Amino acid sequence: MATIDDISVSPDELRDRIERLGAVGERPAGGLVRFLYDDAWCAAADLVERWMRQAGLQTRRDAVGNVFGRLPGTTETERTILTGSHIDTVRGGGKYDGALGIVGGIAALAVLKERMGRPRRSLEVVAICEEEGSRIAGNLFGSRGMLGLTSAAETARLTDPDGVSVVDMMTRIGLDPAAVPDAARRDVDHFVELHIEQGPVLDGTGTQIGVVTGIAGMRHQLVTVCGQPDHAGATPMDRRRDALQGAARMAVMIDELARGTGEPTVATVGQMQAWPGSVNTVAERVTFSLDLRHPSDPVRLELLSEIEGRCRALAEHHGLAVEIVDRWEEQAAQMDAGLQQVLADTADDSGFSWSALSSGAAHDSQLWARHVPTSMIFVPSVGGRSHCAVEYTPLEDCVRGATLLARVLYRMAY
Ligand code: HGY
Ligand code: MN
Ligand code: MN
Repeated sequence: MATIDDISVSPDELRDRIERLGAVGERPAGGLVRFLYDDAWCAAADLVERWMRQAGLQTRRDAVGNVFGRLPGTTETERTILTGSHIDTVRGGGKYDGALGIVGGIAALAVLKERMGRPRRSLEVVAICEEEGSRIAGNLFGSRGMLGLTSAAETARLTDPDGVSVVDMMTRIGLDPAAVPDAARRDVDHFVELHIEQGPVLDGTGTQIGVVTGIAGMRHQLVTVCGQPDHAGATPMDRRRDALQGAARMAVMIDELARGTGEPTVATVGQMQAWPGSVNTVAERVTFSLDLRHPSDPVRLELLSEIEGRCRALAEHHGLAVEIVDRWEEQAAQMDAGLQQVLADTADDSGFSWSALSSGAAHDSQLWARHVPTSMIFVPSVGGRSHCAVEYTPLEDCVRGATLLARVLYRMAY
């Protein structure tokens, strides 16, 4: 009789696919840029669809460009267990974030099909079109599409920073923007995502697998500070209303507040732009981003109002105006307790060391968890580095994660 020991993902193919997908969108200066519906995104979607086909899976693309590979079940053919992750990257991102969940998911379904035959319940792997919010302020566009949470109105409203609308992006690559609601599906029973940890815990403790318990909530805001443009040489310091100095003080205040609050609060000012942007003009206007996260939504909301109050006080003190606009909000999520147990038991039975941990990074699973029982498998990130070109997970950890995924899917679907 077959056991989970018969299910192991091949290292050579996984290595080859991580490297090949990791070359799509690579920039000469290092790091990947694979943004929703751009040329690199199209090439990556074609590549993973080819791999799904080679694995003997039934392939399909939906209305928002999610790519699926299906291993149909023998009895429960109408319902499915879904695995996968996102194909887009941040600017200058690494080759494991999102990608590992796709290539690992294809490898898992391929080994199950080859060694165990057809499952009882249908299994599908998905390359999700968008998660990062790198090109549009519409994070999780692919998962929201599948969950029926996108609309033609949103598609008509969203543009990238160059003013290209999602409608034009979709039309350029042959997708019909009006058909976005058709991506919704009601047949998914479970979502299971393999991902790199992106933080230092597993690598620091020498643990092979993370069983994710929950994901921190986050809010993205744009803060605009307005002052007065003046001549850099002729305007005495005490006559200035310098928007850049005000924004810089706010950024320092935010960092100090997060440090003072202590772990697990994290706050990041990752973008700052000044107008008119001249060396010799006092800045009239500055816009900066805020990314604030905490596993407790009430604590996070309290911190947000504290930050807003302190920004307003700083602005007033320096004779500036400030406007704060919400850009994105994702509530904290809990992973399904039953599935966490399946992951933990399967890791034990496989002889893999594991620990339970909470994710500071956001994921597609965060949204899925509000709709269907969802779980995540983490593998270590060397040095805890991610969202940068040096992001790295050794091959043996990738193989272990994909093998655990395959064994978990076996237990769920056969
Ligand atoms: O921002 C995040 O945590 C995710 O990588 N999109
Ligand atoms: Mn990411
Ligand atoms: Mn990711």
